[in-house]
Amino acid sequence: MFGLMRNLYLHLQKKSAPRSFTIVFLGLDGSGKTTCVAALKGEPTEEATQTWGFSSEKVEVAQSSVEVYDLGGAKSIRRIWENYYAEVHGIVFVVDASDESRLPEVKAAFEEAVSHAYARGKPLLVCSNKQDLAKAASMTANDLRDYLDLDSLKCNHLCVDCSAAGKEGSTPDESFLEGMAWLVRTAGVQYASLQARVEEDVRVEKEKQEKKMEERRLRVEKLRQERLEQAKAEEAKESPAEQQSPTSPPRQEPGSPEAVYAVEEEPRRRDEGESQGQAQIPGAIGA
Ligand SMILES: Nc1nc2c(ncn2[C@@H]2O[C@H](COP(=O)(O)OP(=O)(O)O)[C@@H](O)[C@H]2O)c(=O)[nH]1
Ligand SMILES: [Mg+2]
Repeated sequence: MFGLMRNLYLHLQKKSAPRSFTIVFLGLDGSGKTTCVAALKGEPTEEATQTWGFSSEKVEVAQSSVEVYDLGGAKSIRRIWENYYAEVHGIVFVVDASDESRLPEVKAAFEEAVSHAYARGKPLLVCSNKQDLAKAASMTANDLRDYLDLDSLKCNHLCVDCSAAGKEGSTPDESFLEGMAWLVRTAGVQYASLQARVEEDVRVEKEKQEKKMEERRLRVEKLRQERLEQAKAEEAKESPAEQQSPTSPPRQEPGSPEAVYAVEEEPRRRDEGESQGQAQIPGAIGA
């Protein structure tokens, strides 16, 4: 009975907790991701500068608080995308529909992204962007849906024609904003399962990262020890005076009265040696 009440309490508490969404913007460099984010923030869209790496913004979409990740799309940094999939409730993939020459690259990047274990099945908005340009006429949302074979994906998806920069370079396209509202509402409907997945995937990733860090720490420590021993060996080679002669007394067994004496005496001898420059080490040649 107590268990039932507790579950009900936790369920109600979860339901009343404010929901917040995380959405990632993907797409090749120059496709219009940063312009889309500026449009969401209600900022002038003609000022987008190239994104290196990652930036995040808090925006309001469909009366919900949304954190958007705007990732760099240049080929050399595209591999960072996968570091963010675990955390997100939805994905926006932006395509420069006016640049036919890069469509094969778009398709490869898209397929790699949506097939990733942490991204697969999450709600997806595809933007056929730059529709204000004449060259985009041959790649409308319908064409793009076919080209990327969206209907084969097992996720809720929507493909929209849009012009994030707006015709005048300032008014954001309504269809993009409507697409975003659809994405957040769709993620909202599946929120409980998406959030559970996010929490689990983030936990697994965190564990993996911690394990990697620990392994790296151990590797560095081992390397440090090896270098230290190497340096000691080289130092010993360079100052033969401190080496033991073949006539050195036999090695004392740990715990023997001689060994205990040696351990107790050692610091004093070192102090004396350092301060007076004349340490007398039994058995050392030329000491
Ligand atoms: N004509 C037109 N240009 C756009 C549109 N969206 C973005 N751009 C321009 O495309 C360039 C790259 O945009 P940006 O947002 O930086 O792309 P990102 O690299 O994907 O973030 C910029 O010069 C934008 O002004 C659009 O809808 N129409
Ligand atoms: Mg950018």
